[in-house]
Amino acid sequence: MHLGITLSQFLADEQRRNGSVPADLQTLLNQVAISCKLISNAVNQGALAGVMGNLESENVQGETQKQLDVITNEIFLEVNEQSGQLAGMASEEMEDVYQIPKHCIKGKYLLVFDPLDGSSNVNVNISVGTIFSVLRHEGTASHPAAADFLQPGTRQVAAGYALYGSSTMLVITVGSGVFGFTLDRNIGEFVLTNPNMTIPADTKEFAINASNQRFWEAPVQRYVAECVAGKTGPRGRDFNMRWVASMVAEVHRILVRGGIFMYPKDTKDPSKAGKLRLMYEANPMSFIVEQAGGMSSTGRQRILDIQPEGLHQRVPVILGSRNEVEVVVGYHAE
Ligand code: P6P
Repeated sequence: MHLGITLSQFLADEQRRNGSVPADLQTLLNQVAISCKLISNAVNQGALAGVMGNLESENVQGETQKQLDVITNEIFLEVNEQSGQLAGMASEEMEDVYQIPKHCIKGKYLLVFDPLDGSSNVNVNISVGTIFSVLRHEGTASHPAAADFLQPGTRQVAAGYALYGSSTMLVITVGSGVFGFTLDRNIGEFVLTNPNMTIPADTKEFAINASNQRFWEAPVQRYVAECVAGKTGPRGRDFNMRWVASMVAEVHRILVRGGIFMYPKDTKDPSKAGKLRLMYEANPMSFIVEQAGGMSSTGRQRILDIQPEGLHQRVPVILGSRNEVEVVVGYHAE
């Protein structure tokens, strides 16, 4: 019987190969994988578990919380605080830093995550996911403050997402490429199925929420209009469009077959620099995209270079196939 390479085997091999995954980081990532398996079970139960409803509460983003938002956040906290590798955590679902409880052994990493990204899709059975980012706790305080998390995306030591779709997948990078694992429920292990994921430099598929068209800035208006004009326009070729309203699903599609994903700055709410959050959406996904040979920009700046100013800071996101992202960045520069 052929047993594929499990996540824990892969991480140990990667450490032997290039020293990119020290034992403490391996322990943390294996624990994160356990939390994603538990979230997969909770999500895949669907309505049977009676957890598909909305709560009265709102999260820090001012968005109505779903029962599953809270349940998955608690799973992530309870499982990963036991890893013995964390100095603190931060989540889309919590205003402030989560301090590791006294009864848990602490470690040197910071874990930032969105426990259930795209959760508005969960009631209509469209793929949702978990996004996570790992930073080093550089500070000396035993209880890290928000400021300890505010490191540019280039300082991430690992990033990944779980995609709860037709199959449950875990896609990670530790800075030496991007690797995809599929959950084999017969053995309860993530098994390597997509080694060295690489984004094609060219694409004919763009992803944007077109209902915001009237709010976009001119460079994005121009880029999308040219895609829609297809063969009859300056690009001289037809494009296709996708919008799942679940960033994890969009990024995964782009990793597999290319594409460009845009949630640009718009004038819909001038107080917001974009919709997506830097620390637990844009940064981890940008690390993954760049490690897969793609590009990730606000349109004006490389996302991984941004010096964060707040745990829940929003940024414009334009990422995916390098040659198309460069077209959009070029239009911003004109
Ligand atoms: P809209 C999900 O809420 C999310 O944060 C991303 O996963 C997704 O790409 C985007 O927002 C969808 O936004 O405005 O289309 O609902």
